[in-house]
Amino acid sequence: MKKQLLLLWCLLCSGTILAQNRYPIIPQPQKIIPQNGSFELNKQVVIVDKTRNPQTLVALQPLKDKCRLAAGLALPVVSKAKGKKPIEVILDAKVTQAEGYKLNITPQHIQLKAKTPAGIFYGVQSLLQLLPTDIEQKIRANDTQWTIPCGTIEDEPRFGYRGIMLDVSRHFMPVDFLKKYIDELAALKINRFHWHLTDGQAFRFESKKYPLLHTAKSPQWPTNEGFYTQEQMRELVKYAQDRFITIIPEVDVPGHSQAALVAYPQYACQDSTGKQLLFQGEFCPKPESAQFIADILDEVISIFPSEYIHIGGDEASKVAWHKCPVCRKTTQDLGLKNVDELQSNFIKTLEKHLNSRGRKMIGWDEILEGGLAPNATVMAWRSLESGGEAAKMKHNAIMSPTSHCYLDYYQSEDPNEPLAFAGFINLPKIYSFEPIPENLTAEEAKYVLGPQANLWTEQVPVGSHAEYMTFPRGVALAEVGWSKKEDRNYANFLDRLSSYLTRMDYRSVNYAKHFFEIKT
Ligand code: TNX
Repeated sequence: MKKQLLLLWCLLCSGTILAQNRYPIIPQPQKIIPQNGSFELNKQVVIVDKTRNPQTLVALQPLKDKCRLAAGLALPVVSKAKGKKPIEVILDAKVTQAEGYKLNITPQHIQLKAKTPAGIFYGVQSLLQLLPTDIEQKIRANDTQWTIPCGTIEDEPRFGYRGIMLDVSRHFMPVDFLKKYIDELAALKINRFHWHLTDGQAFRFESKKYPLLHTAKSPQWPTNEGFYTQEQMRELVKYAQDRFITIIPEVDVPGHSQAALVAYPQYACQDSTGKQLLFQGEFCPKPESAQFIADILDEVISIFPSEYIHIGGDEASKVAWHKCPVCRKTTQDLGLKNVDELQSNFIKTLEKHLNSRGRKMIGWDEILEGGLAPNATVMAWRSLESGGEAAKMKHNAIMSPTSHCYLDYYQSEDPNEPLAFAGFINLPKIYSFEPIPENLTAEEAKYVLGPQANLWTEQVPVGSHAEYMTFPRGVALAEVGWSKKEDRNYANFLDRLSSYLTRMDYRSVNYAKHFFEIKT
């Protein structure tokens, strides 16, 4: 059986079974009009930049870098073609969407139009995927003909939010790995990297004001070392920005906070005798805790320009709150009905703080319980319906339900599959994800910002394993977020994926190779 699968794999790779798709772009563009012939990239080619925008050069950088490395071509950026073969780059307000682009490829020239530099960046990503896979080689591929098939592409994303979350608390991931990971997301036109910086196991954000946060050891996880300096985080923000990715930082409170409370136990609940009540490591929802967290959020804001800041809000065990006299008094004083409202009140205070700083709050779907904070965006994880509920209340929702979007779940039934957290989500399953719940009206559906896949790392000790869990399922998620629903076709996706995997091979990405065992 294994041998047959291997054979099938080899045949797929060599393109013997499937006719070669001349436009193997992932995510599938909205519209491709094929034409015969090709544009040859050679020493005659120059980039004519008509945009007068410094960000254009940033957007073009991947094309320039890869062409220099793999093809030995400099692609100089000039203002006029002067008889050379041009790749013309234009900013055009008529392109309808901020992230949209148009490519027109003829044997004589290429024209790339977009409304913004982000669109140019996405046009560049598509162009790179139209070049032979050798363009991803880190060394000169001397015998390759650098041709790009002629045609017209008009493209724009279905959703403005296309995210991947990585948990770096359960296992620390070094900055160099994060850069490589961000490169992979950018190539897939994913535009949000949700960085889960804190959890029970470790607080990875360097706080200048409360340095014990990132240095204190939790007795349960004494060896869980590592944090990011503020300088490193700023550097990563810039790195992501240059790839048109916004980093959304998460400081997970009031639950999942064991590490922070080991460092600053005064913000945990206490019983009437003064004994600490730390069930699963949750903050005591009292004003002093809110102030402490607000101070941390101010530091977070000073590093991350993202309009959205994620405050977690998931899975707080409220057992301690029932037993804590301060919680009981706060509940009474504020006329709250129960501990859900107590948490909701706490989250609302944090939202007010973020809003006063000009930022918006995201929380996991538990923030719906006890009353949703007035401007909150809900990240739906327990069910798609919870996101739908938020949308019906005219709140933004990001859809990352455990049914389809959990990259820490098993992806194959191979008995040798490394230990995963739980569950089972294979490639066709994530590919079939539809982020808009059926029961929403068109008006309500507008509140669905887009999909996100989450990689929790309890069972993911190192970066190469994170790659294994993320790809190719993250490739499928990218297409869910970008391509039109009616254009999604799993067999066609697999066809384009075979070329994409070769590209990831050249980029030394340790993606999982099980997907070919899966029937549609
Ligand atoms: C639930 S999803 C969690 C995480 C775990 C994950 C494992 C969410 C908001 N909370 O703390 O790591 O399940 O799949």
